[in-house]
Parts: sequence; C-alpha cells; structure tokens
Amino acid sequence: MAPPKIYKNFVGGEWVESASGEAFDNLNPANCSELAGQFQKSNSSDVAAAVAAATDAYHSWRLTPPPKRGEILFRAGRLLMERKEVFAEAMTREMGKVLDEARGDVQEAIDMTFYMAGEGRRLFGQTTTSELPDKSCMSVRSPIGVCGLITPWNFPMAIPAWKIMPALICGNTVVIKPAEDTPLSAYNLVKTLDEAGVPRGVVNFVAGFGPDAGAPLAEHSAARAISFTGSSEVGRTIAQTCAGSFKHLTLEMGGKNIMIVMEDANLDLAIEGALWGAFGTTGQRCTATSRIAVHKAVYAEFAKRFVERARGLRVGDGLDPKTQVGPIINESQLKTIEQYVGIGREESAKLLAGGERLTGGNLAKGFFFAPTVFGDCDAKMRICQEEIFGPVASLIPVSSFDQALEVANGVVYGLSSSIYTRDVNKAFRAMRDLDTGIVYVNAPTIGAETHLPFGGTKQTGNGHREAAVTALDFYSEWKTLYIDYSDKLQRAQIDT
Ligand code: UN1
Repeated sequence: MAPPKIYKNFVGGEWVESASGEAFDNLNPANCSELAGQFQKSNSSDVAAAVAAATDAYHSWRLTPPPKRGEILFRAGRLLMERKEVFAEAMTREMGKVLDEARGDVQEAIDMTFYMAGEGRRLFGQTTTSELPDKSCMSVRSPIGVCGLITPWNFPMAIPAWKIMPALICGNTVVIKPAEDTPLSAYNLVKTLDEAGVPRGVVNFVAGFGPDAGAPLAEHSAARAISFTGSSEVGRTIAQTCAGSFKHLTLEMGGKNIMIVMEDANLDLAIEGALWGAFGTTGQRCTATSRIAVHKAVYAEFAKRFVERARGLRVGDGLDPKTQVGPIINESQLKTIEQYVGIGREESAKLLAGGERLTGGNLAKGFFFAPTVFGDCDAKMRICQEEIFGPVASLIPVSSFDQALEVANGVVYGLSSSIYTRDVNKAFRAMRDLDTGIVYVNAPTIGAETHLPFGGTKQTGNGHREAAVTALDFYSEWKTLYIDYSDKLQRAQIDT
C-alpha cells in the first residue's frame, strides 16, 4: 500500500510543517485500516505564526474594496462547483456521511461562498437624519481584525465556509483550526481559496487537536474574535478564555431538537421526516431530530411504522450508493452512544429498535451503530434531555398540543424544532411559542439554508446567528459617523 499523503499547514501563503515535527492520522470511520491522510499536529508556536501572518495580511485586506474581495470569493465558488464530486468523496472517506449528503455539505459551502461574495456589493449600513442642522449621520461596517475559527467534524466543509466567507467579505483575516477528525475538507476549502486568489496570510490553516492548537488560538491576544461550533463543554471553556480579554465570541453548541406529531398530521410525511431528521448524517447533526413527541391518538401507529422503517435502514460505508446510514465518527463517540443506550434502558425507556453496535461483515472495520428507537419515554429522562449526537430517537407520547409545547421547551437547548400538523392555528402557535432559533412546519428539524439565520436560543449558543446577513453582525463592528458641515460647534441634545 502506498504511504499516506502528508498534508501541511497553510501559514502566510506557504505550506509548512508543524513546529512539533509530528503528524496525526485522519482515519476513515467506515474502514479504520484506511487513512484519509496525515495532518500536522500543530502546537502554540504554529498558531502564533499563523496569527502573526493573519495580522500582517490584515493591513491590506481590510483596505481591499469589498467588491474585489467578492470577486475572489466568486472565483472560489466556481472552483468549488468544479471540484464538488472530488471533495464530496474525500469528505465521505474522512467523515463517513453518505456520498449524497457529502455532496450537500460541499453545496452548502458553495452556497455560502456565493452568498457572501454578493455581499461584497452590499454590506449595507444606514444613513439617517441628524437632530441638528447641516449635519449628516451614517453607520458603516468595519472589520474586526484576525478571527480564530474552530470548526466541528460533522459539517467539515459547510461550517468552515459559514465562518470563513463572512469573515473575509467583511475584511477580516482568519486562522482556522478544524476538528482533528476532519481536517481534509477544511484543507480542500482553504486550498481552493488560495487558488482563487486570496492574498497570502488572509486565510491560514492549522491542523491539530483542541488542547494543543484550539486553546492557544482562543487564548491568543491578537485574535480579536473567535467563532466556535462544537460541544457545550468545550464552548464553556472557550467562553471563559475569551471573557478575560472581552474577545468577541460566537458559540454554536448542543441541541435536543424535537419533532411534534399532532393527531391531524399527515403520518406518511411525518414518518418520512422523522427518519431523515433522526438518522440522516447518522444523527450527527446539531439539528438532528432526537425527540419525537407524538399525540396519543396516533402514537401506536406512528411508533409501529417508524420502528419498522428504522429497522430497515441500510447501514454501511457512505461510498456505497445503497447505504442510507453511515458510520459514527470515532470510537469515543460510539462509546458515548452505547452509554446513552444503557442509560435509556436503566430509565426504563422501551428499546424498540437497534441499541447496539453493528459488526457483521465489513461493518467490523468501522464504527457502526444500529438506528435506535426508544418508545414510551418520559420527557424528563436523561435520553430526552441530553444531547447524544448519534442515531438515537426517543418517542414521547403526549395528550395535547399544550403538553407537546411544554415538553418541547423543557430542555436547556434551543436550536431547532418541528411540528407536523394540518391545523393552521396550531402551526402558527408553534412558530410563536417553540423556544428554538429555528422552527419547521411539516418538515424535520434539519435542513437549514444558507441565506437564513442559523443558531439557537438558551444554552445552544450565546445569542449570535451564523449564515445569512446576520453573520455579518458578528464579523464586523458598526462604526457610526457624524459629519458636521455647519462650521460651528453644535451640541447634541442641547442646541436643539
Ligand atoms: C449542524 O447540524 O451541525 O440545517 C449543521 C442543517 C444543515 C446544517 C446543520 N444545513 O441540518
């Protein structure tokens, strides 16, 4: 077998090795004997070099007209389109999601790239009147400086694009530290940006692990803003680090997303949606449907049909076109899922499907887990409260719409929710009263589009939204300008 390819870091426009002199393996979770490459095990001196390069590059990038920045992003978007198939296949090899979904992930990066490229000719501020004569007022967006981006493994190209593209169009420079499980997709994105003409030092890429490379990035005094997507545990540590210097921070963390199925729902549609929401991406989305509250009038039928379909899902290597559910990202995540299945059993939830690791045939080579359904759950059980991040759905019977809402809102997270109903009154009440950042009607909890705000309430985040025009609010600062052309001193609030 040919030796694995060794991928380098990208710092100041050069491909460089880590100061540590060490590399780590990027495993294929569907077949652990296969490597998707080796990446640099970066440390704080690599991060310092990358932040220094980004600081240097900031001086001219911030002055580059935004439509020119946009042109580079348009070129990058076109290159990503040409490379979509190759990048999707590489993503499935490093992360496991089925090829069709990997294509969707690359597409999401393309969409974000074009969306933010277009912002280069907008980046609108406000002009307004003054309370004083011969005076003009406006607000404009200013860049912040160097942004540190720490990204997760579950959307290994889309989420880096969610962060890099708005940062760049606003005139910031970036250092990205992707998840150690999926550096290749971020590498492919960064390489494409370089080839599209992003100037040296504007985008820097440092592979490695959280404690060695992520922490020094969050701690670095010259990184003026940090954007993190990942676990609540790591998010809390990053928030504490950033608090010391009041660094700007966006956090996108856990979810315990619910689908509500009312008695008047189109059950065929709801079952189809629940399967996609719970088991798409092997349940490894922050937006995954992990709780399904079903009205008692249709609970038995829904449970029976949903379980049958869940049992029939084909689990396997995401490169096989017949596969519907790919592997779990790594062994430690697999153990977490196994632990939660144990917790569900102890809590006397009824295990209706799955519940175990799959090791038959080729599945023994990777980290596979059967699509799992717990029935007759109580909303207060830990499996209904805590994020599992795997193919596990818990069915909660409810007797009314009001009870469904109470169950829905009775968790610490608030990312996404959904309701299946044909009653317009219930749909509108749900849209108003579900305490989540995203609400779907007659669709599952996954499937956000890039031109709408993405993020959650409560402990899902810290109040920011990614994507859409709202992302610009994080990656820029408002600067307010007052221009007095009266040729005399005019005192606001006094000389009116
Ligand atoms: C995530 O769940 O981590 O809405 C991101 C979705 C995708 C993005 C999910 N477009 O499901």
